Amino acid sequence: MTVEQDVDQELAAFYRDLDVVDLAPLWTITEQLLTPVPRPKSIPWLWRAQTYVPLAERAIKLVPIERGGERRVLSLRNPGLGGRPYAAGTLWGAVQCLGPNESAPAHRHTPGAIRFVISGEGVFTTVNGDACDMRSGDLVLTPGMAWHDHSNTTDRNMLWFDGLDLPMVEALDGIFFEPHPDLNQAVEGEHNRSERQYADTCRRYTSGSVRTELDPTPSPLLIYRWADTEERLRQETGKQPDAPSVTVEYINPRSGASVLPTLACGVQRVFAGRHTLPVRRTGNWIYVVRAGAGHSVIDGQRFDWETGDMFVVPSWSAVEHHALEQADFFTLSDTPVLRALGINREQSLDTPQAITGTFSPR
Ligand code: 1HN
Repeated sequence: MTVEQDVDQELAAFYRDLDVVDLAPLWTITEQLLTPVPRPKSIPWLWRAQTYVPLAERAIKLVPIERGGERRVLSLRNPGLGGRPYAAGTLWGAVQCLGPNESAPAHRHTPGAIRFVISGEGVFTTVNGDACDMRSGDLVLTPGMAWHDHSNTTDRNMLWFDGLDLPMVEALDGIFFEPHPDLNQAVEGEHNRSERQYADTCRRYTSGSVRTELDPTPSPLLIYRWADTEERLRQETGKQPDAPSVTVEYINPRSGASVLPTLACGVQRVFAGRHTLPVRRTGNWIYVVRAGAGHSVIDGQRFDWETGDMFVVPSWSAVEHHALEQADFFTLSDTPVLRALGINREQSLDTPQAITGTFSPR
């Protein structure tokens, strides 16, 4: 046996000895751990309203809402995540539906949630006793550990988008869940209490910087109305009439921080016939197309969308939007966490991407 063969054998034995006692040599995995840029497991993906609406309607017919199951929710399951029910590594995204005169049981949990109403009205979400009436385009917050339940008091179905920081809280091994002692919590006083308490609509949005220190106190305002969002978008448009798009972020009126410690919500309006230049950002993003039609290019792949569609832009993917008709995106991201940790990054690119493929949904 040569000296080299001797050393090889000794090294192989060494790796086996490490393996059996659960020690891993970094020098063999450095490049897979320390990638030059983020390499999220989730992939750009899109869910069409045309596909999910009929399935949500079938769910309403076939599946009752009961204690234990808790919610009638279809999660956006990103095909890159090996079957985990998450839209992206850090974000839960879903469609929730309630049939006529149904209610979903009251409970609370450490993950925080937001709801954005895709269409319809007549559901109220009760958050710690405050019943928040939900209408098309409204944003409702159910912060971590707030009691919450949903009630549909009409004779029509209603659908909305649910976003949660569940995968983040799970990664931090911080999941706690508690059912409320009653099936539904009592509503205290008139509906929409937080809306009356924080009546100054100027303090609900920003188009500039957001407080970056992590604020563990969620927004005391629990509902943001589409009419106010629309008004703020109009004001921004007046300030930059030639821009391809305008963006506003919903903020906590008390602190100026994002709406939840872990989640940022915004609306981006892209004007008809215009397009944005590509941008890469850290953090994962879910887009809900509130209105309009067009396409986005994500890492060279073209995604055509229309009203009600939802798509995911994973961390550091280049994304640009092209509006055929004026488009409004509701967006959800984990940006507050990246900002608070000092690892948020953004890179603007100055030319549109070359299109290398077109997404065709299943
Ligand atoms: C939840 O509590 C709701 O309250 C919706 O409406 C979706 C997804 C995972 C875990 C809890 C809700 C959820 C959820």
